[in-house]
Amino acid sequence: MPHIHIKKEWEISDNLATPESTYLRRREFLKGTALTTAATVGVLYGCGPSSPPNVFPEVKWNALEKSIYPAKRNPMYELDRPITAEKIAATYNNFYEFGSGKIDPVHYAQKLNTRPWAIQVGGLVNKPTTFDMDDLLKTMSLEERVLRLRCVEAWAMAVPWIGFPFSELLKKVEPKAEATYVRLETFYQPFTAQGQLAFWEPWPYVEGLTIKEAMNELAFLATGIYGHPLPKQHGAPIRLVVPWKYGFKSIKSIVKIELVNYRPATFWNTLQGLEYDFTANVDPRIPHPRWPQTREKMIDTGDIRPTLPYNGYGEFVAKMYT
Ligand SMILES: Nc1nc2c(c(=O)[nH]1)N[C@H]1C(S)=C(S)[C@@H](COP(=O)(O)O)O[C@H]1N2
Ligand SMILES: [Mo]
Repeated sequence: MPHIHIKKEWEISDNLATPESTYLRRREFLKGTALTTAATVGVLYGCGPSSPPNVFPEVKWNALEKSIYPAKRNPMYELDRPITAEKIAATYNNFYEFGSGKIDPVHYAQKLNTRPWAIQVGGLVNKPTTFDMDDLLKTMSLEERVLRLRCVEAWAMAVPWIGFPFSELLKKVEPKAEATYVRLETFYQPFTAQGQLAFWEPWPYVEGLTIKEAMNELAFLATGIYGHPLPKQHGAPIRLVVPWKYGFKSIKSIVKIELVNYRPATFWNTLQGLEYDFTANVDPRIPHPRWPQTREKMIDTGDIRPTLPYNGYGEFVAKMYT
């Protein structure tokens, strides 16, 4: 195994929620996960021949952001596991617009220009509005929620998101009674996000929820993470967090939200509907053709844990499905 030098610029500041001990266990992570071949470690740490540079870019804060982050933690959401080490969460991403490797987004997503950023909210609403991201941030009261995220690929993490309930945004536009679903869309910029040059894939990325799900207190729009603004690889400037569903429902870098009266076609469901259900609630009883769904591996420690129905959030959401 190559010698791993932890660079100074990787060191984290005091306002981050990750406990020190998680960092000390890093070597165990490397030993304990599937990512143990020398080649993979080489790619992860930037010493492979064709790997992107070893970057963990500094998050830039503007004046507005300095006044709103970090945000107060909402004690309602408690965790049964340690918060995932930030530098693992921030370098192990799914953001297919920027490549299919887990290390690709942290490198390639930095090209995305996230300011200014407009979010168009419309469809079956009384007050269709295009929000400027910074104006929106000024009007929302932000909170931190420490939540589990379970990817259908059987890995999991636990992260401190910062943002506001999705319902708070929807209330501003006044949904009409006939709206039954919400359709969310990511940017389409194929020359910046070269994954979108794959014309046989249904870009832009689209996701959807029922209106009831979108209004549930657990449906959250994140603009920050680990005490600071959201880095691009995590879906800056604003992404959905629906922790009782598989990770692919938590759509990143949203530009458009539409209230509709039909079930919207979504990216993964269109590509492979048998593997990516529209509803996609985390459920260990429903097997997946490619990945075990009864257990999950924490991306930093390699700990294996049983996967919980609704990812452990049944008390908040199970009532919607009876
Ligand atoms: N636009 C967009 N959103 C996306 C994805 C994507 O490829 N594109 N990947 C999804 C998947 S599969 C997962 S598991 C989560 C990963 O979020 P993270 O990289 O912040 O951990 O983002 C989801 N949101
Ligand atoms: Mo995922």
